[in-house]
Amino acid sequence: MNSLFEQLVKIINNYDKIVIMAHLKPDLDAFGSSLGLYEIIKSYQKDVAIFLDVQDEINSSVKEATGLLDNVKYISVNNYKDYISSNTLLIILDVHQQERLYYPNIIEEIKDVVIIDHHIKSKNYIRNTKIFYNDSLASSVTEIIVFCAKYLNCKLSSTTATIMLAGIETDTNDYNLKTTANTYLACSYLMEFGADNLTKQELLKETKEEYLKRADYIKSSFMINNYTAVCILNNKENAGEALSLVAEEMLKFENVTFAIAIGRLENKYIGISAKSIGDIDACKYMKMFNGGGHFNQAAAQVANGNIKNILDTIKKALEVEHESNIN
Ligand SMILES: [Mn+2]
Repeated sequence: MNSLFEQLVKIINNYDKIVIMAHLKPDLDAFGSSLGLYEIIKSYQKDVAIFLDVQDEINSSVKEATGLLDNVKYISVNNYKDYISSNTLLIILDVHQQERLYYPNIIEEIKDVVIIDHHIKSKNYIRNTKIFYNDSLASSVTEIIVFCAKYLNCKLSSTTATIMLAGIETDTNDYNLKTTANTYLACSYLMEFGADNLTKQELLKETKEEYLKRADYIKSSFMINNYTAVCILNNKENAGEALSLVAEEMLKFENVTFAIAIGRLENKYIGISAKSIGDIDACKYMKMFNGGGHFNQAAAQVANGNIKNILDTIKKALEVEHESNIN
């Protein structure tokens, strides 16, 4: 990781302007890591901007976080052309596919690209980058950026540290998933930088409506064997973001070590989120539907299918796995 940071500084120094961009529908990891890197680059007296339209419909936690800071330079689709020059570097965080970028067309405009991510590498990753760093074992990109700040002796502001702490908490589902010694170490550094736990908690709050909607879904969840909970988000609206949260929440129930949430997405696909805290490899199950992820959390999107068939396929595979464990 340290060689990444050294390489990064070398590259940054070659450019007049630097643009930081994360993924579509940025969450607190995307935004927290962007802010952290923004402060690091600032400390090298470089002209840097975060590509994010704060007026846009963004996640309420991220919106609240943007309100905590003045003096951050944001650019958006309306004005980025005035900002960039022929000597601009694009640093992409928390994503590595063009179609998932906050503004995918940027790739056509800025050719020099650095990527820092922590997702399982997808086949259609962005090619020809100056740096492609993807540590799928890191809990969050925020964790990587904290180590970067520490290594480069850059003291992050307490507000940025607070937002970054919220980012790590979001990506690890409250330190339940993908949490390692490095994750706690990064949090410890953020506390040293002055992260405030109360403000962080405020940022992570959700509305009563969001909470109740999820509870309503979960009410109809059911067990398909002794340890697998399933929830079908059977409504007409898009279930996208709720899927992962619902699956995570079901893992809190007694005996549940494998949780699956299925529902229709905006794009008419069927989305599946699988989470495991036991012996079941969530990734293996999502690969059956051409999805991917990690042992503990994985997801898939099915183009032409129906929810009942998907569930039957999973059920059968679980039975087969169970049989083979007995024999
Ligand atoms: Mn992330």
